Amino acid sequence: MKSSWRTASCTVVSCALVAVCAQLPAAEPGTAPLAIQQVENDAQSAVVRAKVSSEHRAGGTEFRFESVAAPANNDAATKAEFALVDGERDRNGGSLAVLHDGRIPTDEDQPSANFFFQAGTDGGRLRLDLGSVIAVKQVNSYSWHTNTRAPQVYKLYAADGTASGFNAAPRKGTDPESCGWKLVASVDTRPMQGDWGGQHGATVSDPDSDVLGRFRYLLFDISRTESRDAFGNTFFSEIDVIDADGPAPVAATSGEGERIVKSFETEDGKYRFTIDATAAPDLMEWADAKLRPVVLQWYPKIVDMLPSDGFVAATHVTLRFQNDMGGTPAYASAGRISLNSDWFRRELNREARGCVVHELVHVVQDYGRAPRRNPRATPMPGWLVEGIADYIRWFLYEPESKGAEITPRSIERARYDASYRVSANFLDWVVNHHDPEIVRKLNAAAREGKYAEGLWKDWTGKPLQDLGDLWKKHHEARLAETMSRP
Ligand SMILES: [Ca+2]
Ligand SMILES: [Zn+2]
Repeated sequence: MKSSWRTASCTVVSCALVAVCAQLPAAEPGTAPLAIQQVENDAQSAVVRAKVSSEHRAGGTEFRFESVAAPANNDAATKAEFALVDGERDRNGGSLAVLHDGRIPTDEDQPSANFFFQAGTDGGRLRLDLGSVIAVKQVNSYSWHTNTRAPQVYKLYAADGTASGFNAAPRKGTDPESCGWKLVASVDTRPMQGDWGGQHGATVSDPDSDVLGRFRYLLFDISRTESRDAFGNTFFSEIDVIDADGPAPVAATSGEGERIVKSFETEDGKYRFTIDATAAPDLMEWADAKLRPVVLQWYPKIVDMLPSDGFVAATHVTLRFQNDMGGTPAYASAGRISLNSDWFRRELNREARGCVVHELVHVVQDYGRAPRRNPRATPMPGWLVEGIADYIRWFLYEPESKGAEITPRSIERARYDASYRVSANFLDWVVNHHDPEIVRKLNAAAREGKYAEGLWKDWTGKPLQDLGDLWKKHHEARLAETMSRP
């Protein structure tokens, strides 16, 4: 049986004169946080009075505390931009997105649901950009682990971004107070005695006012909790910023919880799509308004462009935002497309839609079926798989963006099989100069496992390498002509 749920430490812990905070002793197990004092910044600026309340529950499951509000899924951090200013993310954990996805881990050791710095390093700095100055009521942070990675040790700085010489990304070694930030609080939830493991929550607020301050930026200067081994970096589960003028908090969901999905279908009812924004609720609005029309129009188009005998494309496609994709923007497998939430947030008005069109092509290509049906299937070279997806994206979906042009800078390394947009450009050239049906034919051959290099010669009269050489010469001549124009 599990030992009963207990509160290991539940007190208002720290809040000190700035000078004292800045000299908090290097984190060592057992050191106690300081007593309550007021935080006063330099006499010129407004006084920031902050109180830090923190709690620790060894057997907690849903971050339910007495003095710290439960994590929310609609607070101001949900839509804030999180950036790593210094330090290295541990890739065994989730990306920064897990800190504000309104979801909390279901288990005490669930790396993918937490953000933590690289093992062996001493923390780092995170910045939140709230998008505009808001009246911040509270800043809440939550963490969960079995032992020394559970407590939180960080300094919280805030800024409205208007100070002259404001540095939005001060790295370690730069005192944020020297470049437009104010130290708001020092948080240290390490229990004075007993086990460190369990759920920790901390709240920074003003003891006398509903507003902690009017801020646009928050900087978390995070330290490891101990340095006796490599595993002193906290498993941060969620960071909430409560807007004094914001909506009433809605509790974050635990684990799978309720899924945030929207389904829609083409007018003829032939194709159905589901967008799953459970991992990134803030992206649903964009997906519904901006992505949905593109998907509805382009998926059927792509299916029509890439027919082959007896082939039926997936009739239900799921597009799902994920927070565990590292640096990969998106990938497709069968009828599922995975979208990297962090990448999409950055690219909403740039590459996001085009990237989905590219992935929709992969769903329609479905070349993985060939080896299952044809024991002697030949593989389609990767550069062509990606080249076709990028050809449809850059030359048919968004030709006006001219994203796959060969430029004086890219011509040097331009090879027909360089994949992605370079190969897309090659395909476009073959379409225009040799065989307007080449993409459809290549696709049909690949889908049946019958791709062979000899097909190029059968269809265009020229071997692939010759086509590649001619294509490159075409661009060299074109660029030479543009350069020589007055
Ligand atoms: Ca939240
Ligand atoms: Zn691709």
